[in-house]
Amino acid sequence: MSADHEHPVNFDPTDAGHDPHHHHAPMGRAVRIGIGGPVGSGKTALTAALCRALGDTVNLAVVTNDIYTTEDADFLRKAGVLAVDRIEAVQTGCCPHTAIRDDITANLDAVELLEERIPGLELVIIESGGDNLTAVFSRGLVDRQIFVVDVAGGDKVPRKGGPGVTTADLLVINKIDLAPLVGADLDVMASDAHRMRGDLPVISQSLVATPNAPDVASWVQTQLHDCTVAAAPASR
Ligand SMILES: Nc1nc2c(ncn2[C@@H]2O[C@H](COP(=O)(O)OP(=O)(O)OP(=O)(O)O)[C@@H](O)[C@H]2O)c(=O)[nH]1
Ligand SMILES: [Mg+2]
Repeated sequence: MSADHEHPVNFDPTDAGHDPHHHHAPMGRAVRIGIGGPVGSGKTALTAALCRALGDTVNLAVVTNDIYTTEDADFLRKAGVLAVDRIEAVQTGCCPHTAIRDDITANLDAVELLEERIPGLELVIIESGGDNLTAVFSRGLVDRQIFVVDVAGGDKVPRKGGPGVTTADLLVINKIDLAPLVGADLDVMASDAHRMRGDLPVISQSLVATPNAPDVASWVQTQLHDCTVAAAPASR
């Protein structure tokens, strides 16, 4: 884990004109990135991948949402990708989208708990329970959201749209290693996704082929930088 809490994300000591004090998360808090998507699309696997990819350089923590269990949090704890005190589980007890969109109190409490526990926290990844194509996060809860669909759901999924596919800040088409097995056409999925999303980005990946999700990790780094710069004072 980064011990360098003095210098948040993307601090480059070789950058002579750089002022680290300009790099604070919005209102001094950690940047929050939500990961949503249908059941089993690979949200927890992506969360684990991001912890492996970024955990050494970014001071990060995770909140999971499950309906009745703490299965996703338990998986992450067992996977050893993050210290256990950096993982908080919210049991939603209802449709997962309610806890990330309509009544976000339990998630906000979990985020605040982590911020109090971990000094200099830079990033909180919030994994929604698996839901449907309409499960999007409240902008009151997250700064950016990633929507994960998978190839096994069929190449029609991006074309079907829904707010997750069309409005998420990043769409991830996961499990591309399975495309030949399920007869999914990756070119169709990518072009449908781009057509539905305009200029918003799309990343196709396989966590089997690239277990540390390098493309998504690099997108997250860029968002951390943009969020902290946007929150910094305009001039000094
Ligand atoms: N073949 C393949 N399997 C994957 C990939 N990514 C994830 N999986 C597997 O897909 C299954 C579901 O992944 P999870 O990460 O648990 O999915 P999830 O979206 O968190 O599921 P819920 O939280 O239950 O909605 C697991 O067995 C993963 O190992 C991938 O890129 N390729
Ligand atoms: Mg999960």
